[in-house]
Amino acid sequence: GILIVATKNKGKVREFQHAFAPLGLTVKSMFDYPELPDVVEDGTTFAENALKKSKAVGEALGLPVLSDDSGLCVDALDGKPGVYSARYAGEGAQDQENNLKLLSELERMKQGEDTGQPLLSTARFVCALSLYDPADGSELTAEGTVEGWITSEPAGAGGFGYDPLFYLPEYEKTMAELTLEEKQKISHRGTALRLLTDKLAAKQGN
Ligand code: ITT
Ligand code: NA
Repeated sequence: GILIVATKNKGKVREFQHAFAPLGLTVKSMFDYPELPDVVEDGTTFAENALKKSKAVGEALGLPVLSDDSGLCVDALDGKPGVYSARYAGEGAQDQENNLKLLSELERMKQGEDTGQPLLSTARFVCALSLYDPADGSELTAEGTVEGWITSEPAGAGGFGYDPLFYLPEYEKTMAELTLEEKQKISHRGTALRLLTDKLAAKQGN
């Protein structure tokens, strides 16, 4: 079977393909439906934006659609960039530009003081998943988080987005230094996916 995911983020597509392949599902993304308009993500929460995406695409295609709204919440920045994570350095910003913006904001906070310490602030990734079914207008949701630190010393070539800056003390590695498999086990997205799969199984069991 196929599973449609309302995303244009190649890093997310790779992680969903990896998660659903063992279930015999092929992932289709918005790259397979170029005719669909972009969804305006003007919600104030990850969950709100996730529903906007799954519902708009689900209604347009007349098929169940999964969506993911996610981001990075940095404690020293009062939870920013949060729902603005994808466009922190401006509309259409590249991952690298967002990462530089994050480090410069955190450096600015420290006002030139040099602690000689690469770990700048505690932070967490958040992922809200929404599975919308236009047949009955129902939605299944799940949320996952993972705690870590923002490091001034980027490392790793795996993952995407802020992963090279997200340090996990218990692994002594950044998220970008983990394999896809390792990331899935601990990530906000992996956790949310396992919750959603459980909820779906429970619903189908009824
Ligand atoms: P879609 O809306 O098309 O799915 P997007 O990239 O715009 O793609 P979001 O609006 O959910 O997605 O923004 C999420 C941003 O948060 C994303 O661009 C990354 O910068 C960051 N992010 C989310 N999950 C991440 C992860 O697993 N690792 C690193 N950064 C992540
Ligand atoms: Na987005």
